[in-house]
Amino acid sequence: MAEEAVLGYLKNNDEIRDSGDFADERGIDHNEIVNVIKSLHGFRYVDAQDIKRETWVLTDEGNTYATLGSPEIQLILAIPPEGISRDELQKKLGPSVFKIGCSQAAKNKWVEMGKQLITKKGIGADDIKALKARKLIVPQTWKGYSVKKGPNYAPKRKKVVTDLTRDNLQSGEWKELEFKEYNYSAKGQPLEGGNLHPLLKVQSQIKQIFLCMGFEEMPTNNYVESSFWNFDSLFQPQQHPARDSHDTFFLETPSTTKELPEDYVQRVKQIHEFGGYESRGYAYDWKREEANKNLLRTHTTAVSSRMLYQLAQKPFSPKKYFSIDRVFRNEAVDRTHLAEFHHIEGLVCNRGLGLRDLIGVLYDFFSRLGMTKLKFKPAYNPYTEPSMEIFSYHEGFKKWVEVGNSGMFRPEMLRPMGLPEDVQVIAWGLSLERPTMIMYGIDNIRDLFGHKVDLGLIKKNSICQLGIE
Ligand code: FB9
Repeated sequence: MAEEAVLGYLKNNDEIRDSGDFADERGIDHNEIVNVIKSLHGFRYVDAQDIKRETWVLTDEGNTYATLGSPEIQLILAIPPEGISRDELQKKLGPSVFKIGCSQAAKNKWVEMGKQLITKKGIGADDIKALKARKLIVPQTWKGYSVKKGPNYAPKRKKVVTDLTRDNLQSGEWKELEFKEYNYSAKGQPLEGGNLHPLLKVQSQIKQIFLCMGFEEMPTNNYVESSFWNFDSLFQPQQHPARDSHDTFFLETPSTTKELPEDYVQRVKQIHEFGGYESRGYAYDWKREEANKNLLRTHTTAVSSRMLYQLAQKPFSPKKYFSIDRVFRNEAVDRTHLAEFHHIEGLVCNRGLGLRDLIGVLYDFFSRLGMTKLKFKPAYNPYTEPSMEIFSYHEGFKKWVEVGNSGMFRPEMLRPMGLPEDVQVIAWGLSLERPTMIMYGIDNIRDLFGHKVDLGLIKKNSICQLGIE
């Protein structure tokens, strides 16, 4: 109806001067007329120009007074010609209307406030300023349109179609049709495909870095590990605090490992109890049942140990291995720590390697992550000597950030495996969550990993490109 009214009117008239008047004259809601004008303007049927008018509208309080009269008016009307006492007038009007009415009527000089008697005078012109100051009226901008025929004007809107079809071509109907203009800025349909988790994206890029450096991936598909491979084979003594259940998840079922290479186990027992290879050992009673305990691996170094043992069972050839997978620690969880997270580990096994080679491979690896300014701090690990913490200068944070740990596996670890005397292993490790959180600007690990992750983050996160591969 509104559309027919607008198009019909313009058939015989040049212009609708004021959409507000046009709507009122026809008893049509102005908003309906405005919506039709906007749509017809979009299709160039009409050419609409904005009109703006400043008007005043009553506030709620203003509306109350419009119904009952303002307090001053109520007061005036309540004063008889002979006047009235204050008390009677207050009783008649109530305290609030009496108070406001007196103050306004006196300000407008409508009444003479005798000691006892109040009489009325003539009322002056209405004062918009006073009403606005009392917040009884507020300004309002009325928006409407003046409307003329547009280049595509037709007395009746043509049917808008999106496709030229065999049917409307054959029938010739296409000549009467309005084709919707292409909207080149329209976004494509969102693809409801799968989305890679930021951790997996960073894991994949770091894997590429290792592969480009000639490293082979270690098989990490066993979260359950024996204490033997996770600790004993690394020369970590059985009384070490990290082996306590406060730091490690031990399994109830199956609580013990089924099979270990017995000859190797004896050599490990020997090195813990009595030393060897110029080491004094730890001089304690090493217990097999302790080594048999199953646990959730606390680091991927357990896998490195298995791989190096296997390497030692055949004629030596140099190797470069890496692993990126989940590890588990029975530690207090907080904003940046969970009980499970990911370790990244790299190792190089060759004859005659030294600290210089470790530092060299660390520069190569971290520079591919975009970290070129490194420094190293002496540290301690039970299974490496010397050991170094790795720091990188973060340009964004303007400070040095600890980015990992490293060292040379001890002879007490390598020799019982059977690796030749001149073979050394340099290794390093870091976490996957830390770089991912920094690169994606996530400060709470629960937003990244775990059952509270916002799936929107998985879908919406930006593409994150590491440094040079
Ligand atoms: O990842 C760590 N920090 C880090 C790494 C990258 C990074 O990138 C940003 C874009 C710039 C930012 C920060 N760290 C190691 C250092 C600290 O965060 C540390 O407080 C937490 N560490 C974890 C401890 O896990 C229980 C990170 C994890 C870690 C520490 C040591 C190793 C592995 C992971 C190791 C090892 C190792 C040593 C010698 C031989 C073999 C393995």
